[in-house]
Amino acid sequence: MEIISANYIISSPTYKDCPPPDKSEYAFIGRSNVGKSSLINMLTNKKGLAKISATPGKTQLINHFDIVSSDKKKWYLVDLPGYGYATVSQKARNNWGNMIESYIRKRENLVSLFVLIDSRHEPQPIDIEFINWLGEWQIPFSIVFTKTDKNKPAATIRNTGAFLTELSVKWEELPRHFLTSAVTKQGRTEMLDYIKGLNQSKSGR
Ligand SMILES: Nc1nc2c(ncn2[C@@H]2O[C@H](COP(=O)(O)OP(=O)(O)O)[C@@H](O)[C@H]2O)c(=O)[nH]1
Ligand SMILES: [Mg+2]
Repeated sequence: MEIISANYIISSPTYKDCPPPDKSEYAFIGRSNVGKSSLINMLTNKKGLAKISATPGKTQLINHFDIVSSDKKKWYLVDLPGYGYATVSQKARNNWGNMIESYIRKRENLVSLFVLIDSRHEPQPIDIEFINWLGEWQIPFSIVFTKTDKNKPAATIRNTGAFLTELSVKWEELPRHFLTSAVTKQGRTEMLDYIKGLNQSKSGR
């Protein structure tokens, strides 16, 4: 599957302000700076589509992009605000939590979340906790390990393996996962094919 067109539509402060839930939707989430915007640009082959932020943690909005793919399907990609940025206040963190929880649990056309994890690091509690919440809420998701070009292959294997092992403490079945790089485009075909499959099988929850 290829992307025919990708366009920015709107940034919304809450799920209630989002565009009509009339197409399948895929949302990207993860820590600030993990590479969400870069991944969206890589998947869509459009460099300036999602803004690659020099000051992480600033955008607290739900960003919608309109996608048309070569299988003649129309769908939404969503760039969600990142979590775990150290210098934001407790109040801002609570706001983020409420906003994201509402979006994730109430957005009726959300087919799947992609949770981005930086492949350069050992498992981080904040990521594991977030994923465990998704389990609690029964949200379909997969894991995208980012920035593999920054590692030696052995480090990618070690870090991603450790992360999945850590998840298996609570999860009987491990989620689908992808190894990606916005620089080498590793994982692009796999992710687009995965979305294609989901587009065929459902149009919402
Ligand atoms: N080498 C490399 N750098 C990346 C990759 N993805 C993102 N980055 C860099 O990491 C920083 C944060 O990326 P961004 O997409 O803005 O992350 P976001 O905050 O999650 O949206 C930027 O400086 C990017 O250029 C990648 O796959 N490889
Ligand atoms: Mg971003």
